[in-house]
Amino acid sequence: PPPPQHYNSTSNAAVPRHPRVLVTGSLGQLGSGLVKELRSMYGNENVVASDIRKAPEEFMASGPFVYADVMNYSMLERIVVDWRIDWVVHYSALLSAVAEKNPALALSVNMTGFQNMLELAKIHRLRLYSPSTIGAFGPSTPKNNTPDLTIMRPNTIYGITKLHNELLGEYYREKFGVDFRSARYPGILSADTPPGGGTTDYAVDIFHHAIRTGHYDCFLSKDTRLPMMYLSDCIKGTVDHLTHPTPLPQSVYNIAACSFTPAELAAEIQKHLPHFTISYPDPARPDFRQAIADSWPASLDDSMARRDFGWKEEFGMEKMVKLMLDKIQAQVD
Ligand code: AKB
Repeated sequence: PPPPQHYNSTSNAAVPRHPRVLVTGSLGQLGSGLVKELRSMYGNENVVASDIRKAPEEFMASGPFVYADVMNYSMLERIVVDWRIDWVVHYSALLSAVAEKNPALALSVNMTGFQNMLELAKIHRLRLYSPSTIGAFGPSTPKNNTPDLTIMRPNTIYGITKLHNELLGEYYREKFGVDFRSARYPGILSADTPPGGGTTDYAVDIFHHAIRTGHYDCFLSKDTRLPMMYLSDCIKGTVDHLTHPTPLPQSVYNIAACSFTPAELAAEIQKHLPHFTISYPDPARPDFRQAIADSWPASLDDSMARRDFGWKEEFGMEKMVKLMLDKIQAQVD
């Protein structure tokens, strides 16, 4: 559809208007919640959702939705120009497990897609928010309370692409003044939108199995501790970071809410569902995602995000488990 007619194309500084935001990968685990939140803040017509798949009806009804292949520079530029985009939230990416199965595609989507967006941010003076991940750290990174600035030698294709993006974004900020912002997301838990092929996906799958079958066959070992967060906290943190008046002292921040192991998560679920059982892989034949998880931090130091843009989670593990169980139970009833 063409851009709405009422949009003020001769925008003058005396008439404040909302930023117009493009969200790529908006049909993923995080995108639909973020689009909804931004539309409630800036108006439906000011948030252009995009993806490479058809959107569900209810998604379309709430505002503009366009096809955007992030590997196609001129297609992206056309969207930015036609819709007079000011800010981009770049969510298109292959997550760790899927990327490890298809490294060539991960390089294209995660790196070429990001490079295209960064170049457009430079040329069209866009604010670019593109999340990074705990996966940008590696096996030689200090494991506990990992700070923003530390050893970063990721050994997964996902981590390599995301660290490349962090560094390139910082370079464009220094060299060209691009307003590049990024946060290293932990595993995200959500009841309504499924995760898309990551190593932390077990922490969502476990709830669906607990409610539907009473048993979960976990693909990670019982003591694999990883940082996690509930979706609404992630969306709030992202919006606060995205909308914070510039400049922030850093381009890239750690954010996290809590850390737990599969055994601790299962024990918390058992408080609500005493008959729930969980099994783990034979240590002699680990799932391929175990090595990915083992290369990541167990907990993050996110004090800089708390200091600089007021990051604060609402959900710890206990509150998150209760909400996940309630929401998924309601889907089944
Ligand atoms: C994944 O597991 O790949 C993601 C992430 C932590 O970036 N959820």
